[in-house]
Amino acid sequence: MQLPLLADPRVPRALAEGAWLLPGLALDAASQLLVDVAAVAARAPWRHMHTPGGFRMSVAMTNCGAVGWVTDAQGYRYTEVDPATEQAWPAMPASLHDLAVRAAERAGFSGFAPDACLVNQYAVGARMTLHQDKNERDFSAPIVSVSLGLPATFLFGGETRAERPTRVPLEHGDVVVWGGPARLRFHGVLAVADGQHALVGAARINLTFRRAR
Ligand code: MD3
Ligand code: FE
Repeated sequence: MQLPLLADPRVPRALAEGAWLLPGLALDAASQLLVDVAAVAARAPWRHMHTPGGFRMSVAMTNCGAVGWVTDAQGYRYTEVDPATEQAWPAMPASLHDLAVRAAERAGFSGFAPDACLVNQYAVGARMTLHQDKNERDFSAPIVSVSLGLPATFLFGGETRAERPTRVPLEHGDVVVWGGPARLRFHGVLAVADGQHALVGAARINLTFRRAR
């Protein structure tokens, strides 16, 4: 007897040329990733940064790796030192690094060597407006993103701000690799809806791995 054809949750799905959704790839590692993120945040505390225009971001952020992404009145950039602690950013934990490298490999980007992981924490209602990631030196490297905790609706735009974004639901454990022609597409995240996640509570955490330098 034939089973009904259900969507296999672990089959890679191309979102666009160069953009691959790897559903559930982070599920097995999730509890270790969260322990390691907590250790990073113990040394480089969550903070709400300000845009160069003076707006407070609703997303709380920290970083690990050789460099970390920051924004303040001086602009958007990567730094070797956490301005909040005046110490180096915590090293990138192996659990994070290894998952990012494995995901990039699956999407066809062998040899990905992330030197930065920006960690975004979305409380209920937090969002990220449409933007491009272009503070990195070499756009030939992809960005790998890992979603943990509450689900969110990701906005995947075009090469100009004017193009209407498509909506991509992202769940706990999903990994997306953004490379090639997708690397400079506009993107954002709708306000996170209220809920409770068994491991994360009332929040979404997103890890974005970059080759910044
Ligand atoms: C598509 N973070 O930190 S990750 C960011 O869910 C950021 O926290 C979002 O955008 C989040 O900059 C989205 C997915 C992502 C990251 C980089 C991209 C998608 C991308 C670069 C190009 C195209
Ligand atoms: Fe981004």
